[in-house]
Amino acid sequence: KDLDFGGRAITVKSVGGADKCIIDCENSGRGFYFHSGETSSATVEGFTIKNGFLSNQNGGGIHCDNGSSPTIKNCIIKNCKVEIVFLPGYGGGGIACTNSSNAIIINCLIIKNQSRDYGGGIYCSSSNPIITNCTIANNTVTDRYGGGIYCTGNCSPTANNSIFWGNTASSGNQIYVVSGSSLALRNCDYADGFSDVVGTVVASNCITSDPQFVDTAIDNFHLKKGSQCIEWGNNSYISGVTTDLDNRARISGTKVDLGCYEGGWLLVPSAYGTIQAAIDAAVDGDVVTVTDGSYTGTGNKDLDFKGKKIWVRSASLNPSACIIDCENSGRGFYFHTSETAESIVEGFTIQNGDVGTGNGGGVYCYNGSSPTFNNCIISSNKAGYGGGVCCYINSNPIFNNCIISYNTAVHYGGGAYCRDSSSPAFNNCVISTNRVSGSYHGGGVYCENFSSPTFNNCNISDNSAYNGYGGSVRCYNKSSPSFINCTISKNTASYGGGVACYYNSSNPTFKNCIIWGNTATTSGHQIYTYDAGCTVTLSYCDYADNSLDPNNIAGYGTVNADNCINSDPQFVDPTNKNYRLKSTSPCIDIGNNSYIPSGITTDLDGKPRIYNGKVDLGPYEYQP
Ligand SMILES: [Ca+2]
Ligand SMILES: [Ca+2]
Repeated sequence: KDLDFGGRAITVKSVGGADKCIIDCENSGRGFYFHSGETSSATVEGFTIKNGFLSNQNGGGIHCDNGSSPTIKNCIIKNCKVEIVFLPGYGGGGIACTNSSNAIIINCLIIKNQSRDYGGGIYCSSSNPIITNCTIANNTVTDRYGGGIYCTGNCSPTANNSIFWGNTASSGNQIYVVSGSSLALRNCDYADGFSDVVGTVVASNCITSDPQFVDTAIDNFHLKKGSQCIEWGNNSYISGVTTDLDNRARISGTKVDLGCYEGGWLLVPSAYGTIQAAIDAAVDGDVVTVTDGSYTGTGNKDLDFKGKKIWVRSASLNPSACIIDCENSGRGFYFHTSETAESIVEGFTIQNGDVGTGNGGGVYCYNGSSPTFNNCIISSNKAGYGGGVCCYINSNPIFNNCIISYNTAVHYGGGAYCRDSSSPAFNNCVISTNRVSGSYHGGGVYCENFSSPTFNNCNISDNSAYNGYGGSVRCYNKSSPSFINCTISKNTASYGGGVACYYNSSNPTFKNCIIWGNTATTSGHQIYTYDAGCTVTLSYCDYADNSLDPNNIAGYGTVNADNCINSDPQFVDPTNKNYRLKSTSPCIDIGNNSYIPSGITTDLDGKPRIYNGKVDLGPYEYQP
């Protein structure tokens, strides 16, 4: 807190955005104090600043003073306060701009801040900030003026594409402009009642209707579907701004929406009875948000995005709290309309799907459909091919932080089946305890016909192809998956308890991986290569080799290893599926940092991917 740029033209930015990176001032001090003439090149981006508190000063969350004009972007400023013990004259519960400080404030949510005298949300004194796509709501001035914004000192600030709503004061609930100053409102939504606006406001293309926030009690200031704020903005005010406060596309539809969030929220079940009904009513950029609970029956399974670029999410984003239960008939999601990564499913459990001998018991991506799944549990589903997930014909979905477990395939791919140039990405996923029945293949994952998925920071363990090939993974016909920082352990098969490669140049690569403790009842406990065309490459790995058991590596292909070790990785408790490393593990600090893909910053536990300077092998970084 009390962070001071000291005049530097630098960007201070969070990795994960304002929802995940919080500066809590604990009711003493503020987030940022700019007072050294900073320019717009000094940028604060992606923080929540809360519980700021100051007495007899301006700016409870941020203060820009003395000709300091930073850029404040994609921030949440809430529950900050300035208190006056003696004389009046201070303001800006959220942000204060004083003495020629012309801050640029973009995509910010400024809510529930408080000042005794002036400007519950924003205080402008002899300063002309430009406020664009901000939501300034439910701020309070207890004694005096300007609950949303207060302008004084012959200033003329501008607000574009912004919302002033639900603020309170003794006069000028939303806006109070002192004589000599003026506030320009361009494409804004503001309450314009007698007690809402005082002073000179120059409004153009503005509306004055309830923005329909989703739920202000829990600080959810997204817009409900139907809000007039949607598609009301002017795109020219946000040139160069590509994302909103949720880090989603800033412009969906044809125009930017007002406030800090893009898209209308469709609430299930309060406004739409089923998840599919909400999807059907949504347009690109919208958000279907599903109240936590268990959903069954028609309209809550076999869900079809129909090509829409929408975000279907649980209210809590906690997959254990929001369950799509297919009740052993049908599947969770069927993507077949060329969806892209902008079609997103987040925070659900998808369970008890059953499609008989068909494809994809939990999720089926077909014919060039490549959506994104974040933080989902795909569990206890059944199919012929791909008990949990099937990706078929040029379908490359992305799975981030997902658990794919306890799924069953009658034929191929207990956890996932990737066929015909389908190469999904699995980042920070657990693919565990899946199986294929009978004499079939790929207990965890089956890759067939030019399908080369990527696995980063994944635990692929305890899967079974009991009488077939590839307990964790089988690669067939020019399928060459990439594994980085994965653990493959305690899988079982007849051939290739861990990995089986079969037919025609299937060449998987393993970097920073652990392949240990897998079992084959016939041949190749860890790795089995069926023919001479297959090459397995291991770099910076720990794997059980034939010096430990002559049946660990078997078959007719080639296994190349560089910079590998062959020692017990010392998992914490593999019996109970805990594959984290003991403090004495030889896998600690021996990985190659350069293999970590860009964008991967955390391990499978959500902790920093690199600790102590060097990455460990496997998905879990040892951190005492
Ligand atoms: Ca829009
Ligand atoms: Ca390390």
